[in-house]
Amino acid sequence: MERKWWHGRTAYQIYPKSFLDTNGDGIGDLRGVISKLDYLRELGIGLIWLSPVYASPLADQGYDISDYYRIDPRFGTMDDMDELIREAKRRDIGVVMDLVVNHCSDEHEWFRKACEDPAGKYGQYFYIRERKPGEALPCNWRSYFGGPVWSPLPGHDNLVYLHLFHRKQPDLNWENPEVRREIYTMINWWLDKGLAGFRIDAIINIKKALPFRDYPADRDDGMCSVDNMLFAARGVLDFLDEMANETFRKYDAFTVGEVFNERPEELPLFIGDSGCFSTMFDFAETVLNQGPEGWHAQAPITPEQYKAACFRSQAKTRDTGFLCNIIENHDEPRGVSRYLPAGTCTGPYAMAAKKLLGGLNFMLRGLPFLYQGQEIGMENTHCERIEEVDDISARDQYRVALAAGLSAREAMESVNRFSRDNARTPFQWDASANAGFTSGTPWLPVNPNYREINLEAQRSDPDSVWNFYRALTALRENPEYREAVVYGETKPYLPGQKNLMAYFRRAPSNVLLVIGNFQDAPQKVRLPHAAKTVVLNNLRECVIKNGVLYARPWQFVVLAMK
Ligand code: TEU
Ligand code: CA
Repeated sequence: MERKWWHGRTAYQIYPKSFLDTNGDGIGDLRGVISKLDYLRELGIGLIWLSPVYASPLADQGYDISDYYRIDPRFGTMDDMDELIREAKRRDIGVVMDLVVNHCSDEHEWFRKACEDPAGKYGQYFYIRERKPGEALPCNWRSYFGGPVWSPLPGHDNLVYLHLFHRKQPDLNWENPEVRREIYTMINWWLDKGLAGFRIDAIINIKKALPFRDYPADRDDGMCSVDNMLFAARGVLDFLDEMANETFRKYDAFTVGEVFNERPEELPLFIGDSGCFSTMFDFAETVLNQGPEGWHAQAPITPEQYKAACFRSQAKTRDTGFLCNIIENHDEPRGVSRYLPAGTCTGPYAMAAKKLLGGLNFMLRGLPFLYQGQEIGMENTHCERIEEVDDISARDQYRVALAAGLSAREAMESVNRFSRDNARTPFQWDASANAGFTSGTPWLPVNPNYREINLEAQRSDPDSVWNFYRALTALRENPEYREAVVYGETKPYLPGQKNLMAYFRRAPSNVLLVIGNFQDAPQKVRLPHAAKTVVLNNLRECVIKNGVLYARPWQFVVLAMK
């Protein structure tokens, strides 16, 4: 495998709207990000991905772009963006923007012109079909945010347009070479500014299985998941390879794809040495226990399931490339509230367990990608009523749960478990009003636990979650262990031992053994042979006697082996 400039870094996702507000309007902004670059460097971050800051009506929090060449005034100005790129580079931090090109906003000029003249040039930028009143829609797919993927084209009773996501997010017609050219021009315009690269949104969806047709319904609403279409579609890699040639490859840009459903044989084409992306996220853990019924039917994830999913991903990428390892992002619940058994975060082992989860994930082969707040162990938030929820996906899932016969209370329970708001509450900087996020009213309420969980409190505490993450990022840069931490082969150790997640990271120079006791009870772990040193430990002590590690509840250690 070819070595790349970004392999040894630690990446960090910023959700700008919730990071830091500097002008008191309750919305995080680019000046907030600029002011925290030193903080990110201190944390050991070498790459940041910004969720969208382009001009947008924010129907889906910026994933609905109305102008790809402008910064939304709520986030700042283009000068702020240029300054951010420049200042980050000075600190050896690459800036990655979100590339949202499966769809744009219905307020984008292209869509407005398509509505004015559906038969003209811009009508071809979207998927517009005829539908006479009373006729069936062109197909029965259910949009990701609920309801049919077809909505009436404004101003035209006999026409409908396709939107796999919200109706304010019309899908762009990638079959049209003119659309592709517009997108490539835009990408290069940004790369010319000195951007390190892109995180590429919902990219698998750009290839539609045509002609449109129905698939078997999977809920009482008579519709089916878009997954059916994704499974049937062929040829997405032709588009992606063309895009890479026209843009990324010319700049040696870093790209990370949001790829959910690749076929096994496609992996090298996505992230191999000559793949169309540098890397993609590992969603194997994220999608555990998901089904067509929706959130309300999703069972909690067990440590055994978590471990097995991680090991499958490690095995499949062994000779191919790097995945990005995550425990959460802006679309998912907080990792500590999801992968740790219920009650752990409020129990006596919360600190140790949070570090264990972070450590087990961070030490896997691949690019560790932290999400803002993860480094201080931020947790899910709680809403009493659906009116308090902002996330459009959660609001839809609430309706789905009610339609399936759940009570309002039960429906709220599933919303609280999975709402995307969980990860979107403001960053908890300190114990002052609004967690130091804003001097105004935050756009989304701060998690009330900010008085206990905040960065300022953790800085001064050597045993904090934050200082543990700092030790993890430092280990990745430690000349002695770097080779094993970054490139070492992953080999599961005692994979059959329940609630133990352990693996070797083997490099020619040295071998590390990562061990996590994924439970509330102690556990004995027989070591393969003697350890040289304890490189990292989430507790004060590490008891090894006669070749056995007496792991305390939730103990996590990294051992350098002889
Ligand atoms: O998410 C896209 C995406 O594919 C998932 O939300 C997916 O719909 C779901 O998990 C199916 O398993 C991206 C962004 O991350 C998200 O915030 C946006 O809302 C979405 O695209 C639309 O742009
Ligand atoms: Ca602001």
